[in-house]
Amino acid sequence: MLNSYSAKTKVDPKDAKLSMAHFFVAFGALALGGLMGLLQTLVRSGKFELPLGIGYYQVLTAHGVLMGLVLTTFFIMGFQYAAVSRTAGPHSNAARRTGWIGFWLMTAGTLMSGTMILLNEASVLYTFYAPLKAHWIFYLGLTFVVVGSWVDGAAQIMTYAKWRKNNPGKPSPLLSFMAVINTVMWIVATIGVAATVLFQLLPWSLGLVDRVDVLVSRTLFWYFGHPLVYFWLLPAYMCWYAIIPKIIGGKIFSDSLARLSFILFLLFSIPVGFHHQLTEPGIDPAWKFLQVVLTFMVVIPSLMTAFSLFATFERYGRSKGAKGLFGWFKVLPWNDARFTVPFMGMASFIPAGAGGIINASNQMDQVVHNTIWVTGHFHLTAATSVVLTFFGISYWLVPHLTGRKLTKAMNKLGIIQAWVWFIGMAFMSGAMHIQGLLGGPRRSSFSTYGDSQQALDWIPYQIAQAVGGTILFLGIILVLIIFINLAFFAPKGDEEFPVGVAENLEEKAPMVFENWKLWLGITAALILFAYTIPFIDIIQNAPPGSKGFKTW
Ligand code: HEM
Ligand SMILES: [Cu+2]
Repeated sequence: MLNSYSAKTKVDPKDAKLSMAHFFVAFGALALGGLMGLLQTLVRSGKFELPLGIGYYQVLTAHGVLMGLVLTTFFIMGFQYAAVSRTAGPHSNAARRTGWIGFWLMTAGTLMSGTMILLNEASVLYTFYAPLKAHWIFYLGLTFVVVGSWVDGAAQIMTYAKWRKNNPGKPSPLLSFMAVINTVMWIVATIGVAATVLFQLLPWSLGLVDRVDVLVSRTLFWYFGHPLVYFWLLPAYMCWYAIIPKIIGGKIFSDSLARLSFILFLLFSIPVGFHHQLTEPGIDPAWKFLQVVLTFMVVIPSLMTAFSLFATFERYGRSKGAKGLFGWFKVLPWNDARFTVPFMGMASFIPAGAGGIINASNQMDQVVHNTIWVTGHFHLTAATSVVLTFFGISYWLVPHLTGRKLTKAMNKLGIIQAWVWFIGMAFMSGAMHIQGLLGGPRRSSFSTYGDSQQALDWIPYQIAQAVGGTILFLGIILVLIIFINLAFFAPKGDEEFPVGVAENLEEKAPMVFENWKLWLGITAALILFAYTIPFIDIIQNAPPGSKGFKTW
């Protein structure tokens, strides 16, 4: 009895190994990327110059790739792989082998692209827009990362499919369902980036073709680039919806509502890439308008999420006897890093989401487009909401996987870490937002633009960003200390992998949620509706294409 219980509540040790392999790469990327971030803020403040002929855009490319692509993808794949193993049962040997192949493909690709960035052959920033032209090995490395992530994701899908086969007519475990939705969204989205890399950028960088169609490439990139941010966010939602309720001792507000909101994210994350191209010529404004309307549809699942999370908190608080409108707030377990750290991520999502509504609105976007406001925005969404939630997850997941305990000291350090991050980000992101409103550009090394007054007015905000960046770098050191402690040094023991239970156990999620033909069909229909005509238009009216440029 005891054995079968522990088999069900612990991630299989063989699966734990693969998850941990992902986390080592992710936290390695965080260490290097954090150093780059610090250097960027120092350079932009005008008080520091990079030594040894290292270029600003080389550092910025490394930071964007390491933080935006490597840290996130590896952490997410490691977390989802463990979550499926925990809730749908250990992966089969075949699935595990598939997972390892995916992991090594992604790692090899990361090393290839990373080497080219270090050799200054690929300072094209993490969005690698044509006509900036990198070494072909950089693009081949990216291909390996994307294909590797498909193989890695296939392992999760195999185990989910096995569970469904063994449990006909039953809704799958919530966390497995959510992981599979995110993986499926990722696969559909990465088809766009794979297409531009394989058919445009690789042949062009190899010299097989001379010119590249810039608008086609950017459109394929943003077909992927927007769902990319939801790929980062949904694992955080998995924690907020399905794990936090267990940590605080409450219940999931509604299992069906959680599933429905994930399905809505799948439907509305992809056919909206034009909202990143609002200022781009060559796309009919009517189609931009349509995609902006579809963009605002994600408000629905976002508010559903906010509603259910706060319902969980309030109902838990009231069950503890809390009175008054906000009495429940006080009884939440604020001394538990597993709750407090992701909660700070959640709280940051309120201003972060408001900023996103501004960015997606055509008229307001004209003011902030390509200013450092945008950088301020995604350091609140990705680099605070998502990343703090990932830190909070790792505080119990890493010891769970390594057979150790989250000690009181590390728990406390985790909460301190989150505050350091929060304060550093308030400085850095706050100053970025204001400087952006004053017209300060993003992706720009230090310049006073011939001592123009407007550019000189930006300097105090650049200095505030350097102060924030320094505090954030301290936060990086703290989280690395905790990670290494939990991976290698914390006392042996059993740390729980918390999985929430729904409030109403009678409520069985409708089986229509698992009807993949239906949801993939609607996803495909929405994508074809939003993209077919404008894409034909872009190709038919294409200019001659551009030769490559190496501006660094
Ligand atoms: C120590 C913490 C960090 C610092 C000091 C920092 C600083 C910066 C700065 C100053 C820039 C903008 C530079 C420019 O536009 O010229 C930047 C860009 C960026 N950061 Fe961070 N950052 C940090 C953490 C993170 C994290 C955790 C993530 C992601 C999860 C992240 C993702 C990005 C991305 C994607 C860019 C855009 C790069 C580009 O525009 O090409 N950063 N960061
Ligand atoms: Cu977007």
